[in-house]
Amino acid sequence: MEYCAKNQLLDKLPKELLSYVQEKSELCKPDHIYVCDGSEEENKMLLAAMEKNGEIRKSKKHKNCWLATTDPRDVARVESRTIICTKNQHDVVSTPKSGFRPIVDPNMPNIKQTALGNWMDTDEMILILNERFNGCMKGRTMFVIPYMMGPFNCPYSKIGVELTDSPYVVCSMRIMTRMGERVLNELNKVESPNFIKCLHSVGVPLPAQEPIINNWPCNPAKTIITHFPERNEIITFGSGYGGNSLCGKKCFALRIGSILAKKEGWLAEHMLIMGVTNPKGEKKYFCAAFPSACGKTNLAMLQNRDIIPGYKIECVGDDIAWMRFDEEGRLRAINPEFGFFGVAPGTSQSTNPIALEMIKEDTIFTNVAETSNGDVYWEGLENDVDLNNVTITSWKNQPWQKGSKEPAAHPNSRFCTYASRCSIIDPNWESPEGVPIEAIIFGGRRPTGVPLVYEVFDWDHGVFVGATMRSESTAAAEFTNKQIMNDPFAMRPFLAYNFGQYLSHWLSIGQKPGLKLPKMFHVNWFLKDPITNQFLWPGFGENIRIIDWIFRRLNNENCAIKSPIGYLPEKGSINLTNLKNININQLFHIQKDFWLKECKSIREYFVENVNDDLPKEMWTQLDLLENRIQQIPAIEREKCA
Ligand code: OXD
Ligand code: MN
Repeated sequence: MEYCAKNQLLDKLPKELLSYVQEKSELCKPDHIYVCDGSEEENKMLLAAMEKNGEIRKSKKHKNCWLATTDPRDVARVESRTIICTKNQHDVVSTPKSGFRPIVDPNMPNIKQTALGNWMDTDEMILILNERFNGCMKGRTMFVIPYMMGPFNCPYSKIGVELTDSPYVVCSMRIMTRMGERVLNELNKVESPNFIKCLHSVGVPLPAQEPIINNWPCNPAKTIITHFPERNEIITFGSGYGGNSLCGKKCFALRIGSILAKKEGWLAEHMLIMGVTNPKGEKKYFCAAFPSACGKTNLAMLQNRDIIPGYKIECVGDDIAWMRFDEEGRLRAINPEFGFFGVAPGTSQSTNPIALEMIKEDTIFTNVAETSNGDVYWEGLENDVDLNNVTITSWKNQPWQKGSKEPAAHPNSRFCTYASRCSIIDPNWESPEGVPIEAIIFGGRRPTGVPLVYEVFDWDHGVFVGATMRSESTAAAEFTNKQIMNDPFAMRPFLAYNFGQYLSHWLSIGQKPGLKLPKMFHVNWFLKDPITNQFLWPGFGENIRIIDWIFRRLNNENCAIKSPIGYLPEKGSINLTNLKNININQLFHIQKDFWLKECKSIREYFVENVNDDLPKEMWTQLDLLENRIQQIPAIEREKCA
């Protein structure tokens, strides 16, 4: 047998799971079926087998670290081929005013593509998938991965089972989720267990018809990532890239998760969770929604380095938060994941020393470059690696020199490692009741116009600020040029039900009596000087200065002034000790023309994409914002009470 020496866990599958495995194995026709127990021994066996096949290489320097290089056509999430399938289109997407986007694949003529997600009819999609999956695992092993999103013993955790023909997926799921026999035991505790069914194939039966590039099997022409909320099912084909293939992460914890959350009265969000302790020893938890590759991991692991002595950050999670109000009305969050699947480029001693330390062991790297002394390398490490004394091999396996046109590592190259390896993991990160959230921060990459930080007026205004988030595109998905894209709540790629209903859910969840609502903020670390094109704010560790201001606002400190867009820091209220050459006026300037244009494009965006489905509160918020902006010359900055 190619990957498996034993298979006794098959006998332990509850009958619902066994029949799912039987049904899908009849369709996919794998040579073997192997139920993963999640053990160290099994992990070693799979890593060794992949090394033998050339699917991964062992790091020459770091203990239990591995490098994978993908087919260059399979490097990121493919949003245009990510689809939610239901009976009714309107449950998933509104009809855009100017019509649906052009279809990407002529074999799917009835797909409805929009700026806020793609929809297709369930039955039609099943036919397409059956054709793709028929015999797709020939010559391969079907691995059965029982996994849990959220800590064991947490009443809000949820179980999925992924069937996959990729051992890379098995080893990565072992890092990113709690998986294996323990989860089977959980399933066996109840009469008819609930689990999300997930099916994944790289889409290359053996013997392969075409050469397998970089020993990374994938089928880009047929890649498709589908979700069936009405059947609790995820089916993904053709891509091995984590965001498309590790079903627990985006597919389950965000897309299916947000639908379960709507039904059950909670929130599944694309947010980091961090613990912040101030110099007085008071601790509060924040969460923050930034679009993919906009620095969630760096913020979640921020190092204060005595910029403001006494502050301490601890990390609960860097990507996803499942949140609900507890009986005392406090919003509580759990991180459903077990590891970090972080963007490598930009991670360095100066931006995120904690992450650099964390990935020195037990890590799978994908599409990074390598130094001649066996280390990993990517853009951003120029000052940490002695480039005069080592040579670099790029992710494309080419010799690479500083100044080369192409980057050494793919801009969306990743590290995948256990959360427990993080030296500042929060002591409560696995607490079954979750951590109490006092601040929700929204943010994006906005080179102009949007100030460094502001606080929203109230819950509805906060929902509006989340709904109108915009950010420059990044390499996390297939977009190639830098464009400012709407990314509401940083959820655009992960929305799985009608966005108007998503906003109504957020509005209504904050309206119950007796809640201790978190305060909401918007940050923008990415403002640039229009003349020099240099960043106006140093970011990274220096962001503790903004965290400090937010913390003080949570304690109701009188350090904000009212502006047309929200509360801004009062002059002198951001601690800038020892920080030179900061143009604070530029960082907080609210320019009338910019904001009028912003209102106009928000209105166009709403009309085009959500129109009749947009909750009336959002139109009201937009009108209010526009009116306040219109009055800019007249507005005296009042001191906030
Ligand atoms: C991610 C993403 O990988 O958002 O977290 O793309
Ligand atoms: Mn993400």
